Amino acid sequence: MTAGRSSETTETTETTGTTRTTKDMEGTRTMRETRHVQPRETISEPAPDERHSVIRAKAAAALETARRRSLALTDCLDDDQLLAQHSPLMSPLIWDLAHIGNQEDLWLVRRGGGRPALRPDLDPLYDAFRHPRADRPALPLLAPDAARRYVHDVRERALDVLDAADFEGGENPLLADGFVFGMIAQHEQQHDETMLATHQLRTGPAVLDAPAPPAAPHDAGGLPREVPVPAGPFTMGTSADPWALDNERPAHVVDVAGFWLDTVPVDNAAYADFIADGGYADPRWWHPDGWKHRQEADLAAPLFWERDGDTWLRRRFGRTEPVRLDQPVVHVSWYEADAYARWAGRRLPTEAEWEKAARHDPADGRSHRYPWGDADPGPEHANLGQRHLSPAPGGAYPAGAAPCGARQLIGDVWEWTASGFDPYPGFVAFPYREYSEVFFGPRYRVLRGGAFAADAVACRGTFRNWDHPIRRQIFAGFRTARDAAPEESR
Ligand code: AVJ
Ligand code: FE
Repeated sequence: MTAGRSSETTETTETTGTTRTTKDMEGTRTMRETRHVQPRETISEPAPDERHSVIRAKAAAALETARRRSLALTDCLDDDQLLAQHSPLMSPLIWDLAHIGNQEDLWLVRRGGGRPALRPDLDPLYDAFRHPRADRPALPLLAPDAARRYVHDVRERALDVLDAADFEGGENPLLADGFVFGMIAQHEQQHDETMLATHQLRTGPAVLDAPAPPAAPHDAGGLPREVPVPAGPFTMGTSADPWALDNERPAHVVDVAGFWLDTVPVDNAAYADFIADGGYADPRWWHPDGWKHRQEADLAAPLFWERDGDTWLRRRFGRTEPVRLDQPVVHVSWYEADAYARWAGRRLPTEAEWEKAARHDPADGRSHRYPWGDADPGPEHANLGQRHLSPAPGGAYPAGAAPCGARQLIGDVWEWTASGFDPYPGFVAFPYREYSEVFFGPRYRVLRGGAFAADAVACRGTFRNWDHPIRRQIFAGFRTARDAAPEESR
């Protein structure tokens, strides 16, 4: 947050004294939601008189950052490439661009601003629920120039709505605290990440360029392999973060048993050891569904890896390069992450464990927005925003470390958790069921923390991503955990 008096918002939850027991995917661990303890999270807020101009500036900047990214990802390719389907898993890039504009028109201009639709005829074409990705290339899509004009014209109207908006939201809850502007900026950035995944799947000469991520700091070699997170309750989710999406709400207290967490995400060297040890050939390590999938899909290494004698090469945005052993592994499915963890004698962390490690500060007993506290993410904290086109080596970003000592919880790679995608107690769909609610259930697994491909506006300690456990075109890696022994967990 920018200037302004900092005030602490403490969430209150009704005292019910009830506890609910939840189990993770495999039912190996239980956690209690302790509803009689007040959630404690810290959010800084500007002084009331500055509030409106701070929200307006923040919204305008977030929309502008997203648009610069969307255009960079589409201006670098010719029309044929923009209309082509580079993988059956993905949309044509130009579909994403026009869909971004269409959602902005629908939610921000119409529902937020109360203005008429710019092109209501486009709604069915760019409705993600009407057309699966595989069918999108055959639709009568806007040509690239028309799509660019459309998103530009919608944006002009969106900025008019922003100028006039009353962020008290008395009339319209979408406008409260500028939520709909934050939601639409996050939506665009999520599609920018999806478009970057399409670029990674695309074959042909490289068109994207970015500076290399920072090297590992001097202390990286001396970091402990794992860090302890002591037993006890913490505040999970948020009721105070104005731009948090519906599935992150509300704040609630969860009691977590003591556990140990990898200090950094699993790196390519460790993952290559798993491969070399025959990990892909041994059903002992695999979830039964994962083993079946491993055989059917003939998995043998992360997506985009290929053998080169005794070593590994990988394709990255159109360039082939040696696999960097000190970087977090990326482009693995949940099944592969789960198998690796079992091979290593460990397990994936639950979603609650991950969030406790990332947000809970034992020094003040509160949950913060980020591992490093409540300050907005800067380039010293985390590898975000497609500033670099790869994860940074393990141990990077010491300024972004969590109170428990874990690094790179935010940025670099999304981290698979053991957990299915479930609503928090008291969940209310907002503003539409198709963002989160229709996906709840065990068929998806939750990912946390964001990747180099994700933008800061769509990434925080409470942010929840989800995907099918077989997916690996996303920028997903993982870290592992283990239960603390009874004498370790106080
Ligand atoms: C939250 C990343 C799973 O891409 O399917 C974009 C985000 N929702 N448009 C997705 C989203 C609607 C969503 N994920
Ligand atoms: Fe979308």
